[in-house]
Amino acid sequence: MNRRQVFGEVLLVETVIAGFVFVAVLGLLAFCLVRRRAGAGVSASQRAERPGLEGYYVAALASVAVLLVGYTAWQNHREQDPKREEPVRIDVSAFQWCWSFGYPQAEKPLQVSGACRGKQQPTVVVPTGRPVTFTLTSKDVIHSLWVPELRYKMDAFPDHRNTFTLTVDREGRWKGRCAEFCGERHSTMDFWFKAVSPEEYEQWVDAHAGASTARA
Ligand SMILES: [Cu+2]
Repeated sequence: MNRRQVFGEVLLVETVIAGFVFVAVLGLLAFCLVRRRAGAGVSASQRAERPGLEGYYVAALASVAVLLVGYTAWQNHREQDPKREEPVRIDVSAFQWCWSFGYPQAEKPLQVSGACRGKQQPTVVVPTGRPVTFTLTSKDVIHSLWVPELRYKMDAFPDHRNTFTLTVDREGRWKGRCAEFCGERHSTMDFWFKAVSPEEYEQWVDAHAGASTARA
């Protein structure tokens, strides 16, 4: 399932539940303020505790929290469900202040990189309809690969590898960014994320195999 759809569904469900809780709390507060306000013939209760009521309150909040966490985890699992197909592998290396994308399955080493300045923004190319596994690491500080339109974000740590698999279901070109402040030129760490048909992808890989700064 497409990440964007999953994200949209989860956001909608969580917004509805949060909205319901918000309205319920405000309603209760308004009720108490109006019905229990001081006035002639009304004296304040001397009770300082309501353990029974507080117990219900805690149980209700815990139920909502468990429901939301369980639902989100389940949706995440659905989205991450890997296809049996062999994924395309892309090794991402972040550095101050740009990205390098390697294609280890190409016949000859294929690397896409740039300086992330002006027109030197690198473009990572992926095929549509096939799972693509990204392995992220960093050469210096913590960065975070983010493609807002596709709702994908994953941190890149030095001396550590993070992986995620996605399947893009339509062709297109989207802006990618760094989502972790990483120094002076963090804001310039933009790249392009381009999805093309599997045929076009194979042609592109064949045409650029062996290149260290392939262009899309
Ligand atoms: Cu950054």
